[in-house]
Amino acid sequence: MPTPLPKTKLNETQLRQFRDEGYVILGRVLSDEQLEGLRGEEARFRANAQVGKDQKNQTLFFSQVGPYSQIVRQVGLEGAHLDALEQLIGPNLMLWYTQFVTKMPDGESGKSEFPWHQDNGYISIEPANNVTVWIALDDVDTRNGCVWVDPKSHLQGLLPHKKKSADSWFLEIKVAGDGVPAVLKAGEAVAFTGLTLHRSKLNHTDRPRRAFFFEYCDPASVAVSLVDHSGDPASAPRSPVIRRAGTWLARGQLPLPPNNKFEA
Ligand SMILES: O=C(O)CCC(=O)C(=O)O
Repeated sequence: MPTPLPKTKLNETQLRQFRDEGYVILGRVLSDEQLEGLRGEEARFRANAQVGKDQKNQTLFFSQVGPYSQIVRQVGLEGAHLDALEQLIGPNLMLWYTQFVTKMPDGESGKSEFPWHQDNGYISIEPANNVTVWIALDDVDTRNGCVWVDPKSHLQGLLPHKKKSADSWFLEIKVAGDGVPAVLKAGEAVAFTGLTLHRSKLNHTDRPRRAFFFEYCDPASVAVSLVDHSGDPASAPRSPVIRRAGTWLARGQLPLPPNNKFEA
């Protein structure tokens, strides 16, 4: 009989670290069964993406996979990390984004790096109450491309994210220092704010580095799509986060619309 995981409730020190530094290590959030389940799903999505594509040296992204995966929904809506998120965001929790990130062995190409960025630099959540829960599906460290966070960077607010060239998604953000590597065992997670600068370096090993992340926010938030726009939140398209495809209410309830004008 599988043992249920204890819920991850954050203590005062962890809450202070999240508030002051913009990130906190949550520890183990997946049961063995959930870890195997998510690894199986990563393999299924990777096989499906393989057709005619060279995946060598690449970082592979499988995004907004909730509708396609029962285990993603189960972990995202009932996982051990939800109590911690309630402490960080509040009683109403919207799961609004999901993504596998598989960093293939880099060899010498240097292509598998993901440079410094804020998650809100792509789709900005307003107000910026959103939290990313980045879960290692393999043991991760500095050799295979763990995620690094820049402590206190969230205090700078939303920074401009600029594409290096028209055909490159690489972004240029100047960061002083190296940041802190989130060294995690498979099934463990780090949580950070949508404004926390983070990155991952190359995978120097000969095995893929698999990870999965969820993003949550308060359901009353608005999503502003900065991708393929000038990056100026004032002119970018915006919509209530509850109207986006692939979003679920994980806990609590939605705020009532004015005059009970419920939309179909
Ligand atoms: O998993 C990684 O290597 C980083 C991915 C990431 O930060 C992102 O997709 O926003």
